Amino acid sequence: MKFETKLIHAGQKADKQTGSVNVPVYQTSTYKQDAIGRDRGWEYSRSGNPTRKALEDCIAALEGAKYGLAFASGLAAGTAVLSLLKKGDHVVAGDDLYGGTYRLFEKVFRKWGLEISYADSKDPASFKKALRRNTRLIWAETPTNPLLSITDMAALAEIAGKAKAILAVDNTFATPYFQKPIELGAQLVVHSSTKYLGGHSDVIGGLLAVADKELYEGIKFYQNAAGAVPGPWDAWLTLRGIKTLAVRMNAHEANAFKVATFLRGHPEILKVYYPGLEEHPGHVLAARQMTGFGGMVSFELKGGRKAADSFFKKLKIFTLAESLGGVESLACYPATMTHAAIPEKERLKRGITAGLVRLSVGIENPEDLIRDLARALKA
Ligand code: P1T
Repeated sequence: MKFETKLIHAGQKADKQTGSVNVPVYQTSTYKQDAIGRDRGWEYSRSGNPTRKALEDCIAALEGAKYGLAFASGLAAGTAVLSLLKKGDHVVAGDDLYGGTYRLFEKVFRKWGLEISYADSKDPASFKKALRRNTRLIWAETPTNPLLSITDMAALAEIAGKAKAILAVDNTFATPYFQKPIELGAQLVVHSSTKYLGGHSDVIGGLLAVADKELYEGIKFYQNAAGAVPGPWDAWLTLRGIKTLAVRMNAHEANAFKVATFLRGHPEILKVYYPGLEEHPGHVLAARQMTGFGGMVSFELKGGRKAADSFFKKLKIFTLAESLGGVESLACYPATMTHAAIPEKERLKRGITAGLVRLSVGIENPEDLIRDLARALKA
């Protein structure tokens, strides 16, 4: 089955009882058992629910993984990955990453005794250098949030393999339509399905695709034991969103190219971050490990915070908001929004400056989007 067909059919057979083409929303917490110890495959919806299972099978198929698992949010999915570790284990993470993931590492897991250090997302040698005797997990986002850096997944897989560490890749920005980390050697793929997979800014969710049975069993145990599962409606909405992923990603990318090309020549702008542009330092690598460059574009305003305030005030179509990946265009100010959990010194070191703006380019008419940006950029 080709990818576009999997989007619509993987995990989603017509309902056996009624023929319903869509997987029903199994709005139930529990299931009738026929006798002690004899259920029909379902016993309690924290442990398993058929609507959620359809979504889990779907993400596994899309990522080319053996197993899928669904969670209540992207961060709940990340927490499930970290549940594989124990006190004293070490994680190396790419230094450009979602502020909430940084917060999870620093404010939740560090105090439970995990060691965490950061490597340059753009440089596999920096990950290698950061390895310790107790490194159990390498964590990378690519493209990164918010600076759209590209991490060489095949190189990290080799480093992780030699160190006997797990490689987890957060594939939220690219989605399996544009890149498949497991094919490049990752064992785990993490998603905030709140974003492109859901696609309509109407549901919070997280997904994991897992290559290996032992890892799957560990995380599946945690999923049931800790219980941060999505309800059946959220699973259903995510499945519905996924059906149109290919057409949406093509449209997001086409618009992002136009927006990035417009921004790159603008006199108010210092720097544009879009891996599709030839001058982007990760362009060649992105072209090699991805089949498209995605819909996220960041840029740095020359005028810093003051210019940013004026820019956001004048926008009419782009909405100032957290999140990304929905059909509508959003604009975000990482320093005080998505990456506020990172201390200012760390933020600046990583390139998240007072002039940085992140755009989630939607699928509206690109002329409207560019007109909106042009107006808002007028000094
Ligand atoms: O918000 P949640 O569904 O829990 O997902 C967390 C998360 C994980 N990974 C990446 C790459 C993310 O971008 C996110 C969430 N990000 C935003 C809300 C944002 O605006 O960047």
